[in-house]
Amino acid sequence: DDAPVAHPRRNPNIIITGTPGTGKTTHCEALAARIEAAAAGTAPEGDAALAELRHIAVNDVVRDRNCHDGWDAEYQSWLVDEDKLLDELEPDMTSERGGCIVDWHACDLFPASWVDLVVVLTADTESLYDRLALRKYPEAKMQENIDAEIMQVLLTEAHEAYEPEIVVELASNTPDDMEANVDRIVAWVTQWRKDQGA
Ligand code: DAT
Repeated sequence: DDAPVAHPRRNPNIIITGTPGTGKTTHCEALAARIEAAAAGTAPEGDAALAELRHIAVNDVVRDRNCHDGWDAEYQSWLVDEDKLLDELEPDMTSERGGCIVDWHACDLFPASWVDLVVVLTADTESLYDRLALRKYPEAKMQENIDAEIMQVLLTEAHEAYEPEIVVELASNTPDDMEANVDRIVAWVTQWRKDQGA
């Protein structure tokens, strides 16, 4: 029958992934602002489902809770200790509340049982190049990321690690794209909670 599946959490956990520069932080900040308004009761009715969600900036967790073996100066990034990172995220992501929005430039480290939706952001090569140039990435890192985007590395990783119906690819080239993507994620959260009988 079609009775809703009993779920271990009240709110969906969402991974926002994509090559660096595709817009993960920007999308999460927009979502976080809407979550804050929903939690404060000042958001429009349509955002009510967001009230119990929370954005977990994985970069901050890596840095602040020492989930790394140091800083790679040449490559300008942390040498991430994924086991430690998962240990730090586990209490929130496996909680009954759930509702974690997690942004990270990889996705298959997260156990499938923790994840309800994987959003893979993508950007045109030109947009991405301009964005990464602004960050003054070292040339090798710049090229590696552009190549990864062209080769659809994150999309493949998401499809290999998760069921097809929970992976969604969203283009992030313009501010209009971003607005539409955020609206779509909010609508998806609302539907997910309805499906769980919330
Ligand atoms: P990420 O967190 O994936 O590394 P970001 O959110 O920091 O990416 O975005 C990188 C830059 O690109 C930042 O200056 C904002 C801009 N940007 C991101 N998404 C965009 C979009 N859909 N339209 C226009 N600019 C965007």
